[in-house]
Amino acid sequence: MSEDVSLKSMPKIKFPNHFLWGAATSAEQCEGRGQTGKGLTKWDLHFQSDPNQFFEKVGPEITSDFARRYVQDIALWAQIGIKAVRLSFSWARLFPDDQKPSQSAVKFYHDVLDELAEHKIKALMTLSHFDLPAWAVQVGGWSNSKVRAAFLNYASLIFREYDAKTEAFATFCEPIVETICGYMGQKCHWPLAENYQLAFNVGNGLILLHAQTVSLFKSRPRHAKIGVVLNLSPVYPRRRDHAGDRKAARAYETLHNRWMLEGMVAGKIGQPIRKLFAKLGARLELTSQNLQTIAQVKCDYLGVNYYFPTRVREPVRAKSKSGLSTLFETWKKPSARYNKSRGWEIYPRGIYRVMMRISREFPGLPFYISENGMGVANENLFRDKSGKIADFYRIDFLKSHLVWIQKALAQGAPCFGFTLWSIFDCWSWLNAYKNRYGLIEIDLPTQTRRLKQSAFWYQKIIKEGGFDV
Ligand code: BGP
Repeated sequence: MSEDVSLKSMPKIKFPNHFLWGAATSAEQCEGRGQTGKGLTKWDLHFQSDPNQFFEKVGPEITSDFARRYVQDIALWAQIGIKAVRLSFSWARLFPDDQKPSQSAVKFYHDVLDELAEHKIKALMTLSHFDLPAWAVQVGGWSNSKVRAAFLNYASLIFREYDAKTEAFATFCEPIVETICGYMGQKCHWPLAENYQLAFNVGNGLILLHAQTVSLFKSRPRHAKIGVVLNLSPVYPRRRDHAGDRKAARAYETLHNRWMLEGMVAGKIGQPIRKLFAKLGARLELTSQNLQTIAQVKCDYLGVNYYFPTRVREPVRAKSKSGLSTLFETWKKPSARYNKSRGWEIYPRGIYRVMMRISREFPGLPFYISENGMGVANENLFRDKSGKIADFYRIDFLKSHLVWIQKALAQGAPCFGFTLWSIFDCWSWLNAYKNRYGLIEIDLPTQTRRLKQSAFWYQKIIKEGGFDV
């Protein structure tokens, strides 16, 4: 029986009563500079140095202007009925010059959290979502122990100020993305480097700092939970019976999934990732004391971001300029479905694979789907007669993933919620406002908000705790 047939024959999809329905965004992608005197981030640096790399030359200056419009925004979110929102703090806002905290910024996040509480929306707060302050990235980012010490100082302030108002903290969002995109030749995150030793140090620096931050948090009386948000993608070799493709798939899996999963959840830097970097000429520079700190990490929960599966094959050329491209090549399966705006494969079953994997590898570890969604260009083309964006493609996308989430739940996966990406249209790394992900449309010139069809659909699901397929 094909996947489609089995899904069609399913009855009403029901979720547990306590399931946390929510949505997400991040500081750099929605706040804008605001009025609290924010310091520069790596995105400001990037934009100042080459605005042409950003879609329609739109940088991070204003974005969705949440810093000034949060009261109305949160009221609108409450109207949809979300029970939780996943946001992030901005380090560059709370410490504009890295010396002392900005009191107006401290107050700003208190106000945001109070406003959420007023509407009974739980706050799931990330400490760092791709927005390292500019000064920190200029001295080697997460590989530099001074940056890590300053981050712990920033984390202490957050825990002291906001623990009582937060449901769950996440140390980082998608740490592997910052590492690979910034330091392994992908050239989409500043400093656009290709330096494997630095990449290994940055990734391991993040793992160490995550462990230190979790332990700092747990050393004090606390209300919230703490964990991390990882992007996980099931990896498929192009040909299952081809040793070269399988080897390439293992290398991809080790680098993209296993490194951070093992490092941040299991507390180790395993042999496969050490060997992979050794092939790239990089060695482990952590001390045995660092490794002990990492080994002690204990997350209360895990956030899982899932957007697409990854298909991998043996590299066609064994030798190339980039060491990394000799280990694997990704490829696009011609018969698969794609989101043409973003180029990502649409494979709802992948979310189930990831959920079952986490349940198997980390039995009893609660997790939630912290991001999943669909970014579409030119949504203006989909307006209905009333002018509302009738984003049925997004509803279909979300529905098909929720069906597989429910299937994993029915098989015992300890998944406690879903915060779709994103609550409203927000700025994206390099793509700026090209692809819109929101349940709420933002008209940029006027900054007016309007609910899309998907917002009404989500409102109904939350109310009814499920939907018909
Ligand atoms: C995730 C990031 C988000 C968001 C999302 C969509 O990796 O955590 O910040 O941007 O991807 O991706 P994009 O904005 O690149 O289309």
